[in-house]
Amino acid sequence: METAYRTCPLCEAVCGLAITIDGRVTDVRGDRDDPFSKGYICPKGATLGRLDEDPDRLQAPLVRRDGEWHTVSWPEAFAAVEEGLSRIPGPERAVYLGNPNAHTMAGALYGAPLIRALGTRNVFSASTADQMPKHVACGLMFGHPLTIPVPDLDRTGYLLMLGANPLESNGSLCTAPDFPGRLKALRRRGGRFVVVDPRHTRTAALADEHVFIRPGADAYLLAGIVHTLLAEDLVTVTVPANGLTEVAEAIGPFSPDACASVCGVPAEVIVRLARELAAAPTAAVYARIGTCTAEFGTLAQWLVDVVNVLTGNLDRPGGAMFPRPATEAPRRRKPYRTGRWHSRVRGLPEANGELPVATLADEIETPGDGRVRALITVAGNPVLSTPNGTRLDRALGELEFMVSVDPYLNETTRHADVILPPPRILQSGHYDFALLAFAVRNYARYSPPVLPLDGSPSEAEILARLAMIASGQGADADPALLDELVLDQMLREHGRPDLRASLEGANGAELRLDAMLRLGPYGEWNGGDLSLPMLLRHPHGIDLGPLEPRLPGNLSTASGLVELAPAPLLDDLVRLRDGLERRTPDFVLIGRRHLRSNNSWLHNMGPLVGGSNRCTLQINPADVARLGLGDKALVRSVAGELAVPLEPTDSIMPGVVSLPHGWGHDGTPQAVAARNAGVNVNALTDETVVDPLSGNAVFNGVPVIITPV
Ligand SMILES: Nc1nc2c(c(=O)[nH]1)N[C@H]1C(S)=C(S)[C@@H](COP(=O)(O)OP(=O)(O)OC[C@H]3O[C@@H](n4cnc5c(=O)[nH]c(N)nc54)[C@H](O)[C@@H]3O)O[C@H]1N2
Ligand SMILES: Nc1nc2c(c(=O)[nH]1)N[C@H]1C(S)=C(S)[C@@H](COP(=O)(O)OP(=O)(O)OC[C@H]3O[C@@H](n4cnc5c(=O)[nH]c(N)nc54)[C@H](O)[C@@H]3O)O[C@H]1N2
Ligand code: SF4
Ligand SMILES: [Mo]
Repeated sequence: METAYRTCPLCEAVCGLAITIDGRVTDVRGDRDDPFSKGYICPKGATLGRLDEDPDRLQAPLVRRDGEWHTVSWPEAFAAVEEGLSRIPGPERAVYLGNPNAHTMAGALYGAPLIRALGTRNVFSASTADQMPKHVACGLMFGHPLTIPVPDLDRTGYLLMLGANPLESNGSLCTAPDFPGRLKALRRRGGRFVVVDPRHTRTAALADEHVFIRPGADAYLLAGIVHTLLAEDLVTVTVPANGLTEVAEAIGPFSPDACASVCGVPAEVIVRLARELAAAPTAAVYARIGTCTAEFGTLAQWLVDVVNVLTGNLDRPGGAMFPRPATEAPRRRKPYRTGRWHSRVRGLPEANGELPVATLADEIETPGDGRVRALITVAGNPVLSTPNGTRLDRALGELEFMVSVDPYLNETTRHADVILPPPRILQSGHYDFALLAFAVRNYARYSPPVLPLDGSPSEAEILARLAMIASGQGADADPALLDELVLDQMLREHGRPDLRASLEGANGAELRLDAMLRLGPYGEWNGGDLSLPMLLRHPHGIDLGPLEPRLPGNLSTASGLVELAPAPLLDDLVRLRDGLERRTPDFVLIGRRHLRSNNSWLHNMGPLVGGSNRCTLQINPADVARLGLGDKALVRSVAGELAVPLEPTDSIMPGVVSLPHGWGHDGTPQAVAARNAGVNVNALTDETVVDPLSGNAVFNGVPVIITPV
C-alpha cells in the first residue's frame, strides 16, 4: 500500500489529493499538507480513482471502417491518421481544442505546435463557448489576453460576484481551492459579499445580499455602477491609466434609471452598490460564465475592470490583482488586436488566433475554397457543448476525415475515423500551466505520474506525433525532436542556448516545464530557486506568497498604461445603448452547473449522477401555474425544441428557465451515462448570435417559448 500525491485535474480549483494505492486506487482524500488546498476535496475529486478505472474508457485506439469500429495498435492508428490527413491540405483542416486542454500538460505544451503544424487558421476551442470575452477585454485594457486580474479573495473587504456559482463550480478564472471556505472567511472577517444572479444559488445563500438580474443584462448593471461612480464623484484612480474622460463621456446614456429598466435591478440598488464599492476599505468585482456567454459579454468584462480601476481597487491587496505564476514568460509591449483575419463564411473576426466555435458548422457545410474537410478534436465534446450542437452533429458527419484524441467514444468522437485515447489520469504527470496564472495565491506544484505507462504513448506524445504527421514528417518521426526544437527556441530567446544540458526531466514535457520554471520569475536562472527538481522535492506544492501589486510592470499595452477606453469597446457601447430601447422576451433560457457534474463527461460515474444532479428545467412555480404546465414542457427556440422534465423552484426568477449543459447521452456506449441521458441544451442555443467583439457563444438569455407537452 502506498500513498501518492497528485493535483486533481477535474476543475480549476487545483486541489492536492492524497491517493492510496493497493494494486488499484483504494482511497482518495484531500492532501492536508498542500499549502494551498489544505486538505479540501469535493465529491468529484473523491471519485478520481473510479474515473481513472472506468471500464468504459478506451484502452487502445479505434479506427472506423465502413461504419464499424476496430481496435488497432498505436502504429496502425498513427498510420491511419497520416493516410487521412495527408489527403487534405492545411487550409482545409480544422482543430477543436476542448476544456480539459486547460487541465493537462499535453494540452498546454502541445496545442500550439499542433496548430502550427496543421497549417490552418480554422482554429476553434471551448474558449469561444466560455471566456473569450475576458481575454479580449483584458487584452485591450492591459495589453495581453492572459493579463487577467483575479479577486484577492483572502483579503478583500467586499466582493461583488456576477454570474458565477463557485459553490457548484469551485470557481473559474479565479483558482481558489475551497472557494466556499474562503467566502465564509470573508464574511467572518467582517467583509461584505454580494451575488448577482437570475437564480438564488447556493453561493447566493452564503452571501450578505443576493440581487436578481435579467439574463444577459450585466453590462447594464455595471454601466449603471460606472455612471454612478462618475456622477457622484466617487472615482479614485490609483493606477497609471488612459481614457477616463472618454469613459465619462461614453457612459452618459447609462444612468441607473435607464439601466434598471433593462436589467431589472432597481436603480436605487445600482446606486447603492456603486457607493458601497467606493466606500469599502477594499473591494473586488468578479464576473464569470453567466456574464461571458452573453450578448454583451466583452462589454461586461470590460466594465468589471473599469469599476475595479475607478474604485481604486485594481492592483491593490484586497482588490483585483494580477497573479505571478511560476512559468510566466516576459511579454512584449504591443497593441492587442482582434480581427487579424476573419472566418470564411460569416466573416467573424479572429480573437487570440481562434475563430468562433459558433461558426464551425458553417465552415464544414458551406462549399467553396477553404471548406473544412478534416477536423482534429482534442479533449472536446462540441456536439454537446457548442451552440446548436445538433447542427454540428450533422455537419461532423459530412467531414472527409476526423481524428479525436479522447478517452471516450461519445456524441462527438463517434464521428471520428480514428480515436486516440490518452492514458489513464494517474499515468500522466500534471502541472497547471493555465490555471496557476489565475490563482489567488502564487503557488506551484508538480505531480509526476502516479502509475507507469504500460506501452501506450503519453498524451504529450500523441499530440507531438499528430503535429509531426500534420507537418509532413510522417507517423514514424521522433516526437522528441519537437521538444528539442521548442527548448532550443526558448533558451535562445533568453540568450542561453548553452543551458540545454542542465535541464532535468524524464520526458519532453518535464524538460519543458523545467526550462519554464528555471527561466520564470522565481526560477533558478532568474535569481530564485525554482526548478523541476525543487518541485519534485516538494510533492505537496510550494506556496509562493500572497499576490503583490504588479503595475505598471506587467502592462503590455503600447502606451504602457491601463487603457480604460479602448476604441472597439466604446464602439460596441452603441449596441448596448440601442438595447436600452428593446423589449425583453417573455422567457429566456440560462444554464447552470452542479457540483457533481463536469461539463459533458462525468455522467458515467454512478456516485456523481442522480439526486439533485439531473437534467431538469428549473422554472418558477408562478410560471408553471400561469402556463398550465404538468411534469414536462416543450421548450422551443429558433434553433430547435426539446421536451424536458420540469423542476419548479422559487430560486429562479419568473420569466427565466435554466437547463444545464453537457447532457443528451442517447446512443453512447457509456452505460451509466446512457441511463441518465438527459437532453442536449445546445439543441436550443442559437449559433447565429455571438458577442461580436470576441465571437463568443451566447448561452444565457436565449429567447424561448414554453408550452405544455
Ligand atoms: N449551453 C451551454 N453550453 C456550454 C456551457 C454552458 O454553460 N451552457 N459552458 C461552456 C463551457 S464553459 C465549456 S468549457 C465548454 C466545454 O466544452 P468541451 O470542452 O467541448 O466539452 P467537455 O464536456 O468539457 O468535453 C471534454 C472532452 O474531453 C474528454 N477528456 C477528458 N479528459 C481528457 C484528457 O485528459 N485528455 C483528452 N484528450 N480528453 C479528455 C472527455 O471525454 C470529453 O469528451 O462547454 C460550453 N458549453
Ligand atoms: N461542478 C462543476 N464544476 C465546474 C464545471 C462543471 O460543469 N461542473 N465546469 C467548469 C467550467 S468549464 C467552467 S467555465 C466553470 C464556470 O464556473 P461558474 O462561472 O461559477 O459557472 P456556473 O456554476 O455555471 O455559474 C454561473 C451562474 O451564472 C448564472 N447566470 C446565468 N445567466 C446569467 C446572467 O445573465 N447574469 C448573471 N449575473 N448570472 C447569470 C447562473 O444562474 C449560474 O448560477 O466551472 C467549472 N467547474
Ligand atoms: S474542487 Fe475541483 S480540483 Fe478540488 S477536488 Fe473537486 S474537482 Fe478536484
Ligand atoms: Mo468552461
